[in-house]
Amino acid sequence: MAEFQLLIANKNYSSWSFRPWLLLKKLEIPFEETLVMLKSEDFSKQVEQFSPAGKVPVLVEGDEGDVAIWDSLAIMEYVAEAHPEAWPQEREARALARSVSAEMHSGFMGIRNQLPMNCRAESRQVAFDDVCQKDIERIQAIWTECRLRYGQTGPWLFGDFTIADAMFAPFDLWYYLSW
Ligand SMILES: N[C@@H](CCC(=O)N[C@@H](CS)C(=O)NCC(=O)O)C(=O)O
Repeated sequence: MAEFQLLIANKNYSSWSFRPWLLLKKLEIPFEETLVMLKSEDFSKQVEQFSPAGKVPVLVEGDEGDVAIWDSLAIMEYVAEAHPEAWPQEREARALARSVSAEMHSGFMGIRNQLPMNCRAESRQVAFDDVCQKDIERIQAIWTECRLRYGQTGPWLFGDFTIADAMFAPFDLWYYLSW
């Protein structure tokens, strides 16, 4: 029995599900994945037994569901408590990683509205509005800053893979699939 159970929706569409799933995979933390179908009749019943918020992702720990954590960023913070390598080790780098992760978690409405995640989409033609264009430029600026300041030791935003990479991964996929 895995230590963790992760309740998530379809990772092709649910970016919030995809992020903690990717972190657990990258850190090689064993977990059991439970797929809950968005818009299905029993979605609420399945999710609300663990989360009063009624949304996925939810991380459940313990055989009896002793600990349940909902919200993608809260889940990843919980994982980081036992796996500190989930954040950069250096204090200033960690502060920047937390800032850009929180910025992604709470913003980028232009991208969310105009570029909903669909990893399987090919040659999607989207006309960006100014809000979306500004979001894209902000992401490019974040990636540039993180890579220039802290990216020397590896291919990720802070060298090694961290929560910040998981937060930006849905956009990363779209970016590379589109160009
Ligand atoms: N801020 C939350 C967002 C979670 C969220 O919106 N999840 C969506 C799927 S991507 C959901 O469960 N929607 C179902 C509903 O709203 O009924 C997080 O970071 O986990």
